[in-house]
Parts: sequence; structure tokens; C-alpha cells
Amino acid sequence: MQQSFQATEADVLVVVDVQNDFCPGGALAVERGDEVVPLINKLAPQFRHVVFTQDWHPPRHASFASTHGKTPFDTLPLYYGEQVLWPDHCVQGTPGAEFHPALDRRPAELIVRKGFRPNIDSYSAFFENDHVTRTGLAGYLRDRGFRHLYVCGLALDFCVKWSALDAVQEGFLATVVDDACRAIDLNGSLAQARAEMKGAGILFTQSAKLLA
Ligand code: VGL
Ligand code: ZN
Repeated sequence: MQQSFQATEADVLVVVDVQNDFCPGGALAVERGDEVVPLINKLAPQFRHVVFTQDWHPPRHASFASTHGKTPFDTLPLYYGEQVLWPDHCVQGTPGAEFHPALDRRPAELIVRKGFRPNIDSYSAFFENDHVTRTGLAGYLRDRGFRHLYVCGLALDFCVKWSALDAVQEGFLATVVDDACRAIDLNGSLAQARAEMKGAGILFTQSAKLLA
């Protein structure tokens, strides 16, 4: 008989950036990004605790190609390293920055906003892209006594990846719920992300294993 999943007080589901701009029709649409929504709505009630992240940029953010007169998906060296330049997305207060309308927000105990500093991007829920400036999430999770993060959402090869890698670096266990994620897959970024995550000891599971 298969062992069924029972979330404990040490487990938390982290739902990354399930926002309109990352879904079909959005400014930085992730292919089939909206398909994660019904899965996440089913996953969340399996957990005792749930945290959301929300990409939340000011207009003319440094990660926007338009800010630099460049073409989206070009890269630019910024003071903290190479930055992929994105279409304007998840601008504070716009419909694109809202969560997908079908995403059930009720389970979220905390919504971490990130990417609000004009001059620096933030893929990870833990650190800005300089890998120094903290969002405060690690302290929050430690205070709450969480030890194991189950990470899902958008996009697997950017914000999910960096959040999971930083979770492990901060001493948490991290499991990616693979089918509850979708990827941008820019120049092989998805394969690279999987390899990096596996190398860091991040585990992968399927939502069916958590719903059983
Ligand atoms: C993301 C690119 C830019 C993400 C956010 O949520 O993966 N990707 N901003
Ligand atoms: Zn962004």
C-alpha cells in the first residue's frame, strides 16, 4: 500500500508568482502557465501552511528591456551580474501583477512581494539577484518553525529555481512539485535549472503523490 502524504507543522507550501502576466495572454506568458492553478488549489488544502510570492515591480524597473531601450530577452550586465531583460511585467497595481483569478488566495498565510527595488531584480523569494539583500523570508520561515518547503508555481527555471536553491542554502529541505510548475525555457534554461537543483540536493515530486 502506498504511504499517503501527511503534511506536518514543519512543512510549508510555497506558491511562486502565479500571476496574470506569467499566464497565457500576460506580458511574460509562460506556456501553459495557467494549468498550475487547479493543481495548486488542490494542493494547498493538503498543507497546514501556505506562503505565496508575488513579483511586484515599479514602472521602469531595471529588469525591463524598455528601461534600457533594449529588446526583451537580451541580457545586460548590471552591477550585480548579468541580467536577462524582460518585457514590462508585474507592474505594481496593474492587472498583470494580480494573482490568476482562479487561484484560491484564502490559504496564503503570507504573501512575499519581491522585485520592488527599482535597480535590482529578485528571482528568489529569499534574496535579491545580488544574492546579498534579503527579503526576510528565511527569518520568517525559521520563526514559524518550518523545515521543509514544497515549492511550485512560475517559472520553474527562474523564480522557482532560485527560491528552491536559496531554501537549501538557508538550511531548509526543498521539494519541487514538478507538475505544479511551468517553465520559460530560454536558451536551455529549463534543463540547466533541473541539473542545478538536483546537484543542490533538491527533491522532485508530483502533485499526485501529495494528494494521495
Ligand atoms: C520571473 C522573470 C522575471 C519568474 C519573474 O517569476 O520566474 N521570471 N520575473
Ligand atoms: Zn519579474
